[in-house]
Amino acid sequence: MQPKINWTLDEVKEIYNTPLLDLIYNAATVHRKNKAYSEVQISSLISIKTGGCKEDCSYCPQAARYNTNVEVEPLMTVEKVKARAEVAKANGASRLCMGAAWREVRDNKDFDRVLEMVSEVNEMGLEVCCTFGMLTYEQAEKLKAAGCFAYNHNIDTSSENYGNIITTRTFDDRINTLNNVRKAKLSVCCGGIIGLGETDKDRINMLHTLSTMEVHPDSVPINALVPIEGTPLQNNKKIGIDEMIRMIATARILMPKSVVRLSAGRNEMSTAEQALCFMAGANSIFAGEKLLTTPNPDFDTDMQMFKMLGLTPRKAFKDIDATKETAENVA
Ligand code: SAM
Ligand code: DTB
Ligand code: SF4
Repeated sequence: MQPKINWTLDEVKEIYNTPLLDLIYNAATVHRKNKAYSEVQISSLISIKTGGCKEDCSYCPQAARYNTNVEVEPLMTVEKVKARAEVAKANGASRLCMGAAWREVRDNKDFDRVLEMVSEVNEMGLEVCCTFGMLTYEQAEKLKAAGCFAYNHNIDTSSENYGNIITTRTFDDRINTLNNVRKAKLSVCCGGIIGLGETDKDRINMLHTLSTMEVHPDSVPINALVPIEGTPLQNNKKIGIDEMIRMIATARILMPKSVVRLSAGRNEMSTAEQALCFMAGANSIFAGEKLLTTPNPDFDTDMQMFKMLGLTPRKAFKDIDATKETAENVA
């Protein structure tokens, strides 16, 4: 059955404002209807082209206009990406997400090289996810044909708050790219960030936008702002763990079938804090010692946490294999 997509703002608000322990309990109850509730998808990130981006996203270490410590690096070679993908796979990752500090994809030699990377990593049996900024339908189709599985493009915040964070492209530009991605039958990965200075109303509106999309995003990353020196948000206050849990739990209830990813911000969280996020319905993480440019817990630390909490890494292409098996059983 297709999950509910006609949530009203009042319904979202009511869930979001539930007392925290009740909210965790309710989200955990929804999550436990998924028989694989203790499986966590491990996605590893590689920044294939770093820094020098012309956008003005005010949280981003890679925007050229801010004076951050990030060194600009040109597009990686296919060989280097393959080597990094091998390491991620050996450490239990089922998905490799390649990120590029681009405003949008251009049809040039760099894109041809990226298509080659996608194809090689897909051949290794990893789900390939890409996040390269804006995309046309034709480009989305090319990525799909090369073996790309998912595309990450976040709405980041509410449409009302969007202009306070980014001015060089609009909220509608984002929705347009997401439509191109969905039309090309790529898995949609779309979420946002908290800690940008937004209000609870903005968070509720963002969750409302995500959960009333024509089809829910297949994965929903919830990022806590990693404040970066040199960016306009460098002095933003660290978010409380209760705020992260509230976002995850509400997302879990609103989008029961989506993968909810506990994304940026884990480096500052204890195991106990992360355990509450998993309890509240998070079933994916970014693993490996770096996100794109900032530190993240290393694989060994995460594996110890998985062992302690009784979590297991999810296999690549699991849902697709499950569909195939069911079809074969029926035949
Ligand atoms: N350039 C592409 C784009 O903007 O879509 C892809 C890479 S961009 C870094 C991907 C996402 O990372 C952003 O949409 C944002 O949600 C998240 N992000 C970037 N910097 C962050 C930070 N300092 N803290 C938390 N999340 C961040
Ligand atoms: C997402 O939602 N979070 C990831 C991924 N998608 C591309 C990126 C987080 C970046 C955090 C800052 C950095 O490491 O540069
Ligand atoms: Fe950073 Fe992406 Fe914005 Fe560029 S478009 S500044 S890489 S978030």
